[in-house]
Amino acid sequence: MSNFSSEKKSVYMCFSTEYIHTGHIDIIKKAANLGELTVGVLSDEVIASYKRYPLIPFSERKALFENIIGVGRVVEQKTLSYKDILHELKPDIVVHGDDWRTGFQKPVRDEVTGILAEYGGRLVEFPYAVSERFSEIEKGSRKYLGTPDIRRGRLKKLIETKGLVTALEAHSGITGLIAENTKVFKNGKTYQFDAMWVSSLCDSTAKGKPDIELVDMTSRFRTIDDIMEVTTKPIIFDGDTGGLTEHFVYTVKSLERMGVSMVIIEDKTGLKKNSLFGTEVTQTQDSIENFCEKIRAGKNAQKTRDFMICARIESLILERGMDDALKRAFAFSNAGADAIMIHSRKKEPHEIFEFVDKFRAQNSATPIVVVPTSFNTVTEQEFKKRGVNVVIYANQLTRSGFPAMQKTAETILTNHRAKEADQLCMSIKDIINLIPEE
Ligand code: SPV
Ligand code: MG
Repeated sequence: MSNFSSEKKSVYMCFSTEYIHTGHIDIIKKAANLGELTVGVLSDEVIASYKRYPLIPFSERKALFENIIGVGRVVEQKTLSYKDILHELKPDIVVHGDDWRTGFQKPVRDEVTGILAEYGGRLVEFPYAVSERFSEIEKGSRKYLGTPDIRRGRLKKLIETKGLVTALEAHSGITGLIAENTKVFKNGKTYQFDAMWVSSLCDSTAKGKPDIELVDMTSRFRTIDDIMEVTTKPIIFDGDTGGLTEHFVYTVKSLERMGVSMVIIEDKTGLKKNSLFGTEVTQTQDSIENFCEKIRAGKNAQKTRDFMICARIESLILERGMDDALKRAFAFSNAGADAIMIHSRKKEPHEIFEFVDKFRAQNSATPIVVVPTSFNTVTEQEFKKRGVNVVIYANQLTRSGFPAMQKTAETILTNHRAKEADQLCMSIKDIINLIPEE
């Protein structure tokens, strides 16, 4: 139980910041005046999911606070919710800026006041320090996150820290912005996508072309550039078959230089067709030897340690069996593949689960990537529990955007005017606001 009559009260405050400005110093001083101050520092994983990937890791952010006068001790807060830490520390007072009274932090605040009421703790709020200078610093950090060297390595780090990362398809600047900025606040938690997938299917479809490696690399790079210009999240590039090994090495160098984090190449040769056709069209699988050679050549071509080459196995799609899929997975990871993608077009996830179980029995380290377009009932949590590390939502923006546009076009044609279509449309003001000002 808290004891208000004791000499020195215990005070708790939590921070997500990576830099200390005068606003922070000011509130720390005020909190320290109330009693013995414990500062909670949010874990990297929490910051990545609710704000953006932290440029300064937890250990350094912790050290920052440990060296500030007035801070008694620093602890890690592993969730955006204060529930666990409040139950553990039972501080007499929680201090926070008054900015969390509205907006997405409100449920977090409501939970805090509820818990404090249970044991007789108190919430003290000070006016939130708003300054143009402070928001300029944050803007600068975001820009920095989008630079090639900083962006490239983040996928690997996210896989390490979060265990499972999610990627949403993007094929243009605007779809990149949706993948970058869409957030959902639910029960005091924040959810957002970790990365973007530049799909060959959606990139080709946006250009009105079939998904047969017809859209050339220069044009695919142009799409990446459009997305990169307006976003900061890591990019996973659908490299199709990777083409000839002699060409693939140049693709690797270009992608790496641009700041792409991972290229996924599939073990097929000749005229590639989209995998979701399965055996309805003729598709040729590459030999294990050739594909291993392509992976090795790609790994030799890259210059940094953080660029990843993922080998995608088409055995289940082509109905060549589980043994063939596993044999390839082990061979490809031995050849240097940084990750394995297993694909299936079955509605039921059994063969994916069987593959993951059998692969994980012998290899616990190599990340596994899945694209659950067909087996879409499986939740991210379930995938994570089974040992999957990357879930790619490969085509949903294209598949939902296209029918909406088609309906609008039909509505205008039917009515010979645009009035009836207006209710299907975002307002001009909203569409303008969608694009952030520089
Ligand atoms: C893509 O998105 O282009 C892919 C994934 O390669 S799939 O369409 O499922 O084959
Ligand atoms: Mg593709």
